Amino acid sequence: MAISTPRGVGGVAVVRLSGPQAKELALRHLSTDTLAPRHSHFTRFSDSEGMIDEVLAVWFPAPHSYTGEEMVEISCHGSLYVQQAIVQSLLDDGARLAEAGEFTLRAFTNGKLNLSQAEAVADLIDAVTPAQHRLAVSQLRGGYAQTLRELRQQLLDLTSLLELELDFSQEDVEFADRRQLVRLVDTLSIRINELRSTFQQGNALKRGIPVAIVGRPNAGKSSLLNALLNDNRAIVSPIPGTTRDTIEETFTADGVTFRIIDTAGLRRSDDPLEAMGVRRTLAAVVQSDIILFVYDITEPFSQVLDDVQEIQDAYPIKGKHLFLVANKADLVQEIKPFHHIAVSAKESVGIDRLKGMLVKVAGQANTDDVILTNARHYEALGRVDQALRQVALGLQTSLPSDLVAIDLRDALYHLGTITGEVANDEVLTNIFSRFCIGK
Ligand SMILES: Nc1nc2c(ncn2[C@@H]2O[C@H](COP(=O)(O)OP(=O)(O)OP(=O)(O)O)[C@@H](O)[C@H]2O)c(=O)[nH]1
Ligand SMILES: [Mg+2]
Repeated sequence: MAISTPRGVGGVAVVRLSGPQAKELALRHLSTDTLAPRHSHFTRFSDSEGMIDEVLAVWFPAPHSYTGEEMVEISCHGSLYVQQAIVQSLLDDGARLAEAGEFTLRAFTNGKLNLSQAEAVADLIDAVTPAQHRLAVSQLRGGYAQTLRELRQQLLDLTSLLELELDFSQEDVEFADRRQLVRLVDTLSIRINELRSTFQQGNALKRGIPVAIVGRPNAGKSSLLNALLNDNRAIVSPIPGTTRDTIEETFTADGVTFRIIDTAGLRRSDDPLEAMGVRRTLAAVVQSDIILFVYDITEPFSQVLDDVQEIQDAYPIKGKHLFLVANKADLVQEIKPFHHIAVSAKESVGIDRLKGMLVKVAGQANTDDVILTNARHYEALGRVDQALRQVALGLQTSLPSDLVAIDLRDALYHLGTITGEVANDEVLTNIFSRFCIGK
């Protein structure tokens, strides 16, 4: 049993009961004698002292409930007193408080959800932006689980081919053409690596697309960060070298979340502290998909071009989007056409246009495909791939079939950890502790 609505006072609160005695326990307190399956009953909830509240009670007979068990949901008024009084009277009757994620864990144990779907429920609850929501819904619907099932089937086919060979090994027959098996393994490896390569994209959508701000000291990098966040997050000052460490924040534009990183910028120095800042700048650039190079519009443009050249030589930015942002546009009378993106970070001019450009670039990522967003799955697929490599090696070096089969089963095992066909307690605890109580 648990209160499934957020902690605190609200219009209504929902108390959930799950388990074989759920209905009987609820009926002891309700002023109705029967509950019809999946019907909402307007009734009263009482304890030995008298009525606590008027409630709506719904009985979900097993297995047609969220957890797959007998369940009753009681919606009461959201007063803290009422919530606590209902919970207390059920506790007195022998109900127990649910652990975090226990309802979803039971749904998984009872086969209502597979593990990747249960994780999607947690993601769905956490989703703030449309992109996060879309990813979670797609995982919950199981488009991704379908891909995994196909992979699993192919691995199983491979195993049976190999085991066929094993059965007849005394007779020295090779049933499965080993070259064909190697080809199959290769195809599988490619598919797995395709899936793994979507992880960075998926992660970006989930955590925000990383954008690094670089540029000379005093160009206005921190001011631009503040303007994008519409908040005085970073210290701004006329002293060059104000920002020493990287500063990371997120903002959302048009439903897309960006993770913006202000950096110490580009400067070479013997000062060990500054050198550290520069290394962090490099790390920020490496992990970012989009680089905003900020320059002072009053600087000679040839100088800007030299700096850009230098960045292209010194930083691994191939394949990334590089935006040249002319800042301090308020200081000039006329903006020359080669300043494609002119802003005034200080006066917050041109910021919306810049955001629009960021959204446009981010929109090029296709979110309809199956995308990997979960670090645990990413790692498990890595292990599947490793095992497959062993299989391929074994096949090529004429390793006996039974030994190759061991590696294949290893691959199957790791694939199974994603959807939960095989799961150990540690993994389960880890996953379900992400949930809050009442889910
Ligand atoms: N006129 C004008 N001044 C600006 C603008 N943006 C920033 N400044 C000024 O430029 C100076 C440096 O700004 P910062 O945002 O600290 O620059 P930075 O690139 O982060 O500098 P470092 O952290 O030292 O590398 C400050 O005095 C700001 O007020 C702008 O759009 N217009
Ligand atoms: Mg700064």
